[in-house]
Amino acid sequence: MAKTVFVTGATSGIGEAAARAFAEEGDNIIITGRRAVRLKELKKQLEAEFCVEVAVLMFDVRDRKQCFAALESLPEALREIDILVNNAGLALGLEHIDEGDVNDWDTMIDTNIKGLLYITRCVARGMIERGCGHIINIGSIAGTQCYENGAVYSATKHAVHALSQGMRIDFLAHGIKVTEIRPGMVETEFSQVRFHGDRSRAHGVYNGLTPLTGDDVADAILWVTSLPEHVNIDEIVITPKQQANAYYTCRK
Ligand code: NDP
Ligand code: 8X3
Repeated sequence: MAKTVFVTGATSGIGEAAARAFAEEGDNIIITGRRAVRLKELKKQLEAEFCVEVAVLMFDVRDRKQCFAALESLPEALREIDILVNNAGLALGLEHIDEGDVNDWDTMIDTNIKGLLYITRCVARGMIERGCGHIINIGSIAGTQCYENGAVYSATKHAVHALSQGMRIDFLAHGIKVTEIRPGMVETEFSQVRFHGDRSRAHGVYNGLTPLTGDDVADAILWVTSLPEHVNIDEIVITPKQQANAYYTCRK
């Protein structure tokens, strides 16, 4: 039976790939993000290609009122959300703490932690009423390993790691599954965003190795949702073959 899947940050990268992967399975999708043109285009593509229902919610996850209003505006047919993919997030900057931009810190903290919490609170309530559901949080290898110049981003992903464990416990009695997926390097718009649009610096991050793609992570997302009802995958760490962890890569 077709499920209803809510994907935050579906305008590019992992979120877009996840939305596409679920649509290919015949599921109905709610796609979200701030870039209206991309959301409309993706809706058009997915509906035409896979004959599924796609709803667009354009909002900023940092804005609590926008989050709650967006959820309220969902059409009746898509209100029963089976799967939530908490994917929207970003890194901004790469500096030591004494040199970091405080606006970048606010944006990362508000998006990666508070935004994820607002959406989860809204969506989980319906899941609790129905006694089922699956929440997938996109963390990062930086969620357990902090690297130089990445302290604040890493702290936000450590928070996602803690929140995933907390959700697993809080939702245990409600029949809701919780999975945290912690990718290593994935070539998306992530590094372009981190370096404020500097494409060549962004591209350099992946020099000499084959990074993951959004589709690779989407495959993992799809897999955890395909298992029997009694099985919960708590965590997945997924890295390129040439990346052992946050500190070691083998570049050719
Ligand atoms: P992209 O930059 O390609 O995608 C990020 C998505 O998040 C976009 O759709 C963007 O939409 C959305 N987003 C960002 N800020 C907001 C906001 N304030 N409100 C609503 N949506 C927002 O990067 P990735 O696909 O790589 O990133 C997805 C997730 O994966 C992030 O949480 C990231 O931390 C995590 N991750 C990425 C890794 C990588 O190497 N790429 C590795 C490990 C984890 P829009 O701009 O339209 O609002
Ligand atoms: C993204 C992975 O190591 O580039 O979360 O910060 S890393």
